[in-house]
Order: sequence, then C-alpha cells, then structure tokens
Amino acid sequence: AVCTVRPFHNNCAMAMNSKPFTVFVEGNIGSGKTTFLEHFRQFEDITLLTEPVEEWRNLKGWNLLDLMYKDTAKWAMTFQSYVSLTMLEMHQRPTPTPVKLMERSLYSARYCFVEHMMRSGTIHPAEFAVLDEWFKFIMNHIHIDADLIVYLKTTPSVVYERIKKRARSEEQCVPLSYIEELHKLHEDWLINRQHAECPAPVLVIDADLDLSQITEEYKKSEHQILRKAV
Ligand code: DGT
Repeated sequence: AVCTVRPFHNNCAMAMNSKPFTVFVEGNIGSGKTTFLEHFRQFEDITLLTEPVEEWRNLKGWNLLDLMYKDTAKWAMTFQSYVSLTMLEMHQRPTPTPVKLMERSLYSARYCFVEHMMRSGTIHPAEFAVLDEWFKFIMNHIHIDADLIVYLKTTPSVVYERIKKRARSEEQCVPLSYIEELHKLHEDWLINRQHAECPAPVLVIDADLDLSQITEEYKKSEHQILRKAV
C-alpha cells in the first residue's frame, strides 16, 4: 500500500511492512557506530538510519549540540528534549525493508546521556523528572520495535584518541572522564543489566580494533542481522 496522505502514520507503516527486524547499534562516542552501519550498506533489503547529529547541529540555524557542550547547564534540557524527538521519529519511521538498522535509540539517550546529566548534577532534579516522565510515557504508550542490540564495546582511552583525531568541533573540550563515565553507563545498561528495560538480546562486538581490522569483526554480526533478510 502507498500512503500519500500521512506518510509517517503508524497504520501506513504497518501496511508497508508489518514488522521489520529492528537492530539498535549502541556504544560510546567514537565507537564506530556510523562505520558499522556503513558496512551494511552493501546488502539489499536493509534500511539504515544514522543518528540525526546533523539535525542537532542545525535546527532552524541553531547548533544545539554546540550550545549543549558550551553551556551544558543551560542547554542540556533543550538538547535532550530534541534528541528524544528525533529518536522517536526514527523509531516510528516506516521501513519498507525486512531489516532496520538504527544508530542509537531512545534507550541510550535515557540510560546513558540523561542518566549522566542527572548523576553529575548537570540538570536539575526537576528537569530530570520531566525527561523521565516523557520517557516512561513513550515506553508505556508507543510500541518501540527492538529485536537485537549490537553493542560496540570499546576502551575509553581508545575512543578518546579517536574523538581527538576526528576533531568534530563541538567535541574538542570533551574530557576523558566524560568518556569513562559514559562507558560505565553503557556497561551498566547492556552488560550488568541495571535497568529494567533492556529491550532486546545484546550482541557484543570488540570495537577497539582499528579500521583496517574491524571489518572482520563486523562480519561476525552479519548472520544475526541479516537472518531475516536472507
Ligand atoms: P560513532 O559513529 O560511534 O563515532 O558515533 P558518534 O560519536 O558520531 O555518535 P554518538 O551518538 O556517540 O555521539 C554524537 C554526539 O552527540 C556526541 O558528541 C555525543 C552526543 N550525543 C549523542 N546522543 C546524545 C544524548 O542523548 N545526549 C547528549 N548529551 N549527547 C548526545
């Protein structure tokens, strides 16, 4: 069925494709999530949804990512609120293929980034309460498909070097301690299962390897990701 009136309406997505095999690619900043997604571009029948960082860098001309890093106390809430919206849009986007591969999810926004902001006192407890209520409401009322989580596990010092090397302007002041804390939050969520919600089985991949060797490591996940497509 072709939807011409409301292309993002749920029912329409259902008509286009009843339920894609949905994979979230998770991991620290600089762990290679985008590279992992790009590896799967060679296969047919996969929809790749890379993270909307460019939308965060340009919302009606405003660079929310930059504002957030420059004055975190002031902009964290605004930034996180927009991250949630863009993530929800990705979760809801109709997928005309049997497999959907997404970079990050609403879960990592909540359990890693918002969790860090709350624990470090960057956001006021009242701001945290609002973000948390939004998250719970979405989880209770909107179905989020999740069949597999690929966790690109890294060592903080390794990704820290990568981040410095890629030199994304907004990330220049990111300290190693922040990367270490985010690493711990990913581990707590995906390995130690400290939150009620880990929505799908977790496939752990060693993502410390550099680009020349990582393809072999990525190949190990092909079977699990493509099984619905082949
Ligand atoms: P990759 O391909 O693994 O190198 O992935 P990155 O580093 O391009 O993507 P990601 O999601 O780890 O981070 C992009 C930037 O956005 C990074 O500076 C961290 C930030 N970021 C992503 N999601 C959130 C979030 O929910 N809250 C906050 N505060 N920052 C976030």
